Amino acid sequence: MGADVDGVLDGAGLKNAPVREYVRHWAEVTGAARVEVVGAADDARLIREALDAGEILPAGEGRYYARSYVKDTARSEERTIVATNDPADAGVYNNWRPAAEMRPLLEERMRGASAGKTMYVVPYLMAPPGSPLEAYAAGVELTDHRTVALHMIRMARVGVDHINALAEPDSFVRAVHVTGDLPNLGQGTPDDQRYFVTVADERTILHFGSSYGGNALLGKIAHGLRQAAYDGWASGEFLAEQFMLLGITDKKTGRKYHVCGGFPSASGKTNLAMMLAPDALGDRYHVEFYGDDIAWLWADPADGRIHAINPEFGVFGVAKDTNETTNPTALASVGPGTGTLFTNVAYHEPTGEVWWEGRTPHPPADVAGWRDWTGELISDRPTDRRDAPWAHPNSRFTTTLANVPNIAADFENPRGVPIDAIIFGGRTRDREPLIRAITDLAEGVYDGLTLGAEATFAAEGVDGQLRYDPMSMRPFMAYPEGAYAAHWLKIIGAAREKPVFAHVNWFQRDPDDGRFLWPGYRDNLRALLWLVRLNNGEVTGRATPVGIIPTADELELDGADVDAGDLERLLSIDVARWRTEMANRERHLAQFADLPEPIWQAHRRITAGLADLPT
Ligand code: OXD
Ligand code: MN
Repeated sequence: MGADVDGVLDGAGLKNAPVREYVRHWAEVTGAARVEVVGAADDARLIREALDAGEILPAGEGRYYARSYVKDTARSEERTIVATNDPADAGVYNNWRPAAEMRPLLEERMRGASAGKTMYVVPYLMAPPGSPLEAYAAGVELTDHRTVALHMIRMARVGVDHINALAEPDSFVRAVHVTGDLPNLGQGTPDDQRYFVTVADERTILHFGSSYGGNALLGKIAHGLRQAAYDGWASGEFLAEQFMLLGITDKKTGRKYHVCGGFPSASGKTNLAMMLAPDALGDRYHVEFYGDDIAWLWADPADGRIHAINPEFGVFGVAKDTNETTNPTALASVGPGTGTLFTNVAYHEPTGEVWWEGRTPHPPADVAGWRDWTGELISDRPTDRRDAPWAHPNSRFTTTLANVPNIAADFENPRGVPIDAIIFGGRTRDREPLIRAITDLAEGVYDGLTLGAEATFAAEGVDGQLRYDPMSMRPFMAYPEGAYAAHWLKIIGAAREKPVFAHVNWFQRDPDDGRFLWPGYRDNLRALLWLVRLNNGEVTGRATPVGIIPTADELELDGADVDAGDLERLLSIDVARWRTEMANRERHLAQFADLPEPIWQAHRRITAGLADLPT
């Protein structure tokens, strides 16, 4: 590289010696023409530069729009690998490979691949400063893509102070992102050149061949989930999960409850996280947002409870179907002046307006000036593409947490918040009731391990069979599933006052006409309120082998539009379907080596309980 790296690092006040060494090494390998250190204060300048370079376009006051390369619009699970130096770290889902094989391979891919480009040095922290987990939260992303740096400023706390102040200067995650020559990487072909590797026991992330957020914002999924899950296990200290986190305040009693939980994709996790109380209950309850995608959980010795933080600083949300009904909070958080970056939505060139499927029931009637996510003018589309979506189904908005109108006042509290309930929710048309509470730890962990959602298309799965997604962590699993289950039992088991578990399902349908039985969205709060009441001993529900289910009169239904017949179905279990499901679960769990005996006991106990019930 031509420029003087040390001079640049000195100028930016970057003092951490191992970080400086790391930057020098990768500047050399990637052949970047320039190095630049980025902090949050650089945002306005970087935005101007990106606008001037045409990398982003204006999308109304203080909002911006970018398109990614057409074959680079989503995470690639097949190309994502967890590598370590110990073959015993191989699990069913982590795509394990030896570190000694992957490191040189990635160095080779990255060699000279940033020639002519700037390498942005992005020091970041994935935790509120002062958190007991701060030692696992610092990282330095090196990226050759300016828009990635802009996203990182929204999604993480970014600046040199986070790494200059490290108690152990070497304790940062090395996170290298090289975009590569996107049109020539053979995405999705047998000659795919992309590699997204977390060398977990070396705390090094090497991602080559994408600028899409899920592959390129390394603080988020690669560090915040895969690396952190591995660190949490290796240290024995914490869990890192793909969980949303929210708070519910009962204004009458002044008590506040915190709920976190995992949902496979397309099961409404962001909408739930950003939910408001239904109008009829708004005088009494206030719902606050903490996070929509990641939570780190640990047992706090001071109060004996499980605490959680959202390690992120922003939201990288799916735009599709976000509207005034499904998620008004999200719309407000991407409004004028928020600095939001939109990616791969549709764009109206004359005004900078954006649109996505589900934003309004129909696309704008006057198509003049509208371009789809690929940049094609809608008016120029040939007949065979006339009905194609305007926005990519995985189009996104990126905004900071502080822009979310109901962000919790204490979202930056380094101690996190005490967790009252951990919920899992799939998307199941029958069998799963609205909510079933689980008070036994092993049964709760078992429920998370058997989480899944119905295959979306008939071709993807056998009718009614789930695509299992343990704890919604299938794409992010960093170490073997048996050890993962044991680690869950250990961390939650260490709490003196344990959270209650629950399984929720907003997606039951009428077997005759297929309509949804439950109104969903804001009304989902009603199920969570029942859960906290159960935990407080204010209601008792009805015991079943799969958990405690509310009785119809225990649910607060004031102002809800649910008829009595639907409610009965929502609060019942289909024993025959459950028995079939237990056989599927047995096959699913049998894949995992060394699954702790308490998990198998939970499985057998529930199976036996179902066998005893009349159908
Ligand atoms: C995901 C995301 O891909 O949160 O799960 O972006
Ligand atoms: Mn996610």
